[in-house]
Amino acid sequence: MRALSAVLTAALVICMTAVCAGVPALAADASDANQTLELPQPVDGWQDGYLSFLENCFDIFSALWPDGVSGFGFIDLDLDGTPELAVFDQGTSAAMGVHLFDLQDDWVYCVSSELDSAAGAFSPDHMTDVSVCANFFESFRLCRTGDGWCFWVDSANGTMETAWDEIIRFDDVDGILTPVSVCARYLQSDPETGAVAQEDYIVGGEETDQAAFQEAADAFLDAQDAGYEARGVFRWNDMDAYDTTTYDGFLALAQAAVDAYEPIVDTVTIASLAP
Ligand SMILES: [Ca+2]
Repeated sequence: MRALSAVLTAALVICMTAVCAGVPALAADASDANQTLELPQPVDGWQDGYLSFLENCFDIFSALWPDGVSGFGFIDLDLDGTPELAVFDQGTSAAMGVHLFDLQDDWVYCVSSELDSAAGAFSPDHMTDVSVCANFFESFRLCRTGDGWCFWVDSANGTMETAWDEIIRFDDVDGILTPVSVCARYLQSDPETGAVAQEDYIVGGEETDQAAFQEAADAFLDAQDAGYEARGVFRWNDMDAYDTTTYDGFLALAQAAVDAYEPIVDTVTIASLAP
């Protein structure tokens, strides 16, 4: 552990001092309109900001994920016009862990991770305790709910004995992507019979019953989906080019994800959704 800590500390110092110079601050206002979605222009140079971060932090990623990461994608989850970086790990059960990074004032912050040690490996200033498991970039859905536009994801995972899923909404708090747990359920079952032995439901951080869970979930499950298909690139799209255990393969996957990004305004016919 000491060796790993030394690597992480050294890499973090390099990363903190060299990350993404020359990127201006994020635009301040995200959309709050309920009827239409108007997004600010993206921060100039966001692509180089994230790529510089990944270049400088390759050693950290290698220490956290020695077998490489599975995918990179860019999605404007907090609707401030500039995409966030979603990193998919290799997963250990039914789904992959997704680790989210946001760019603010020339810095890249990890705001959500399935891996506890990520909080110490990256700048912890904006780390939250909400983590995401998913298998597709398109798992992140842009919808209009009663509260307005937002991205959300049904984060789920499980084993033979347990299964859980959590609906997570993505907010913008002081310019930083902030995932919020809307509701969650945990099921424990008999691995031989499959019979559910225990069910637990959480809404807004408080334990509750199935009806309250379903009501909270329905607000998102019934929301109007804008039809935006978030894009990214997985390692298995080209196993030779995207060997993410190597510096070149790691950055090639990141560049491919930058190239794959499509802004929301270019792909969603917002006007057609307005009543
Ligand atoms: Ca954003």
